[in-house]
Amino acid sequence: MHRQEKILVIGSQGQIGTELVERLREIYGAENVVAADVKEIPKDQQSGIYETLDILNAKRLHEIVKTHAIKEVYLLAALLSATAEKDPPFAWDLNMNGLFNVLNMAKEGILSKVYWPSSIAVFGPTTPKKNTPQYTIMEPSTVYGISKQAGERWCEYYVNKFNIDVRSLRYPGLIGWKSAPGGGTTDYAVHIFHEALKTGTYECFLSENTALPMMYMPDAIKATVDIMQAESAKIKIRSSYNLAGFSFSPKEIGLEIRKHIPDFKITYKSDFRQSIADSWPQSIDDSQTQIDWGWKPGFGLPEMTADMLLNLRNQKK
Ligand code: NAD
Ligand code: AKB
Repeated sequence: MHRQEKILVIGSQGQIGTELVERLREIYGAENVVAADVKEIPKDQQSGIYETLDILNAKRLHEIVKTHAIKEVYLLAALLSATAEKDPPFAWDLNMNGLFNVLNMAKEGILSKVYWPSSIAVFGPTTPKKNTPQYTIMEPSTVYGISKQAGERWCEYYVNKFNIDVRSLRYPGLIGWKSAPGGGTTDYAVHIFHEALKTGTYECFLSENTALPMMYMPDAIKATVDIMQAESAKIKIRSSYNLAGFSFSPKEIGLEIRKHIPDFKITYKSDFRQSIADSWPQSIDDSQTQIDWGWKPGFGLPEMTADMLLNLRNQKK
């Protein structure tokens, strides 16, 4: 399918961006999807149209949008939960002002559609932990969660006040084999697969019964494409939609991996990420997402585990 409206993916070199750019290029054609990131990539290593961009540089963002006649932006650049705790002022600056730079271009009528991801980190220790509803107590205790909650409020505000089209999902922890995670609390659920295949052991930085909501990357990419392709009238929530895949603890994923690697051993040594995980929900109710635009995940824990191991083994050959 070809179309005139061009897409810009900001934060394209990260865990989600790597896979999202690939999928968007398959759907809309490589010539219609510009990848951008703060990382410099030598020309001979670029796989499609690429621009170096610091999202905090609004002038450069305008230049890129103008040069490529961009109409749609996916803003993925952010500091995630663990990295953000190491530099709260910078995390706040990047996560909020990056968003404002994009929202303001939509407000000026230059962009027609924006995607910005939120996270289960918008919830906090006072939120109901099981089947966390769409609307509930939200008192995040991390700088990342505070920035995501504020971002949700600003997205909704811009939609209501300036009649722009912004769409958002509250991703759970994402697991994929094509790209490395970028500094979150759920990163263990990716590292565990690499270590299981490399050494047969993994020391987890969360305790054995810390259950968290997670999702396999193909489902996250599908949800992202689906919400952006849905008719505008169907997108009734303009802060961000709850999105659920499945939930597991380190012990449960360890047992699942052992079905494929019987000698696999997991040990536990909690660090500062434990208190972040303890403040988040264990499972998410995404019934509103299912009702409004027909979301349904394809992968559960067993299917994800089998697919991760298969692809990582093939990748190493
Ligand atoms: P990531 O850390 O893997 O990737 C972020 C990318 O942004 C990196 O390539 C980085 O170089 C780039 N970047 C950083 N600063 C930049 C700047 N100033 N200008 C331009 N690019 C910059 O993150 P991710 O996991 O791909 O997450 C993408 C988005 O999805 C984030 O908003 C994150 O909060 C959200 N999210 C991710 C998860 C997850 O499990 N991966 C879960 C919930 C929400
Ligand atoms: C993180 O752990 O910070 C992310 C997220 C759930 O937002 N994976």
